[in-house]
Amino acid sequence: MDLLKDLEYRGLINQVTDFEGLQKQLEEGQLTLYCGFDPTADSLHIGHLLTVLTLRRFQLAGNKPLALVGGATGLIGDPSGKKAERTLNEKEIVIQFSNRIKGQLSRFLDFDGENAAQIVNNYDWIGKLDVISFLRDVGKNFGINYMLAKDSVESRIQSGISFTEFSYMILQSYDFLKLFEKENCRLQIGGSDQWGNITAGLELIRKSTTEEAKAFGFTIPLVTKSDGTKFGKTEGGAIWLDEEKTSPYELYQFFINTDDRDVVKFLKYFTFLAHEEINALEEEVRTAPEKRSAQRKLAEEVTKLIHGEEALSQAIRISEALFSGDIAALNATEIKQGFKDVPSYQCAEDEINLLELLVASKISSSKRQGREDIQNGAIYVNGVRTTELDKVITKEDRIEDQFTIIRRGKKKYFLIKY
Ligand code: 545
Repeated sequence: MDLLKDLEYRGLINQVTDFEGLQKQLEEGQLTLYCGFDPTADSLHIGHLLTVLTLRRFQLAGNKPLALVGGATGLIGDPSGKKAERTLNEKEIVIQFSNRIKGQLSRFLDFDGENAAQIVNNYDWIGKLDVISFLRDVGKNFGINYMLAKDSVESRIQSGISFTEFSYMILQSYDFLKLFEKENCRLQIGGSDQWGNITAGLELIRKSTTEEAKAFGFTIPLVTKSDGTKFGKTEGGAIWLDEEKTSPYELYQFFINTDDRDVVKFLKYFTFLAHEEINALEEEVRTAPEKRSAQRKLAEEVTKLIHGEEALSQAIRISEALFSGDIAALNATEIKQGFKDVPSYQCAEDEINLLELLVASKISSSKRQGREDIQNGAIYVNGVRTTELDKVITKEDRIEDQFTIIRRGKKKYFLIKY
């Protein structure tokens, strides 16, 4: 299927500088395109994923993607979409972040074949740019009025913007020009906040090249949710692609909890499922929403895409165990993921009386309450109801010698660590 048609179906097109022109370019053969990522954090999050996946869609359609890591621009700070001046990170930190972001980007692109992806770092050319050349050769192409009219600058005139951030668009424009010249890169994509920077780059290309230079800009919409809250944020913070920061189980749960009103949109955005399959799931949301088939498919596809098959089956096992209460089947790694946010208690004893443990770990508020809880059958040890008042928790009750899980009532879990 035609790439732009697919992107349109998926709702991935926000703005394009010249839709027909781009369509023609794509029909003529392989196109080189790029998208930039500034190393402002040690990991990408789920919001950035959409742009990475769009690069991948272009690649799957036969085009050559360049993923640019902003080793230089990360030292400056893009004002786009930011209400206030950024604090600068140390150079060592930016290098560290660059390496991690590079690793993450690589997971989603294909580095083999005739349209092999490439990772580039703008420090390689911006780092070499001296101030005289910058002002004479690059800066001369930018009118101050033009720059002041850009959203990213205009919105900051009142609150203030440094010369550093003000100049950012020139650097991103210079990247586009460089990649256009060196790699014949003719398209830059980005989120809707990048429109100003991308079009500034097109201006620079137009002014700096003699041939009938034809380059394009393309933006992807901002991901919104029907309840008006910000996409990709939970009480625990952002949903990161780094499994140390957001476990595969958390990621899986995040997508399982998608609202019926958003699930089809997210299937289109974040999965590579065929249109027919998405349409069939859309029908299921309409006719049998209680089954949550669309949510399940979405969570499966995204978890697999980011963390692989193995991590996905773990996430499913954890979810099922927590749902049924049969947690004895889980291994220690799965417990660590599934019980990351439940209260925990470090137990120093080899053996401890259950009642004492309930009180010491504050699972029950008093000895009397603890006794009642046990007798009422409200206490489960590793998923098994325990009504014995003098039950002693021994090494036998440890999962892989590391954890005992106590449940009180229907849903309250506590993790005992040794
Ligand atoms: C730098 C040099 C270029 C071209 C682009 C850039 C980066 C661009 C920018 N992009 C954002 C970003 O976020 C941090 C990611 C890593 C922690 O600031 N000036 O770097 C986001 N981008 C992806 C999407 C975006 C954008 O990486 O474009 O819209 C978010 O969805 O905010 O030559």
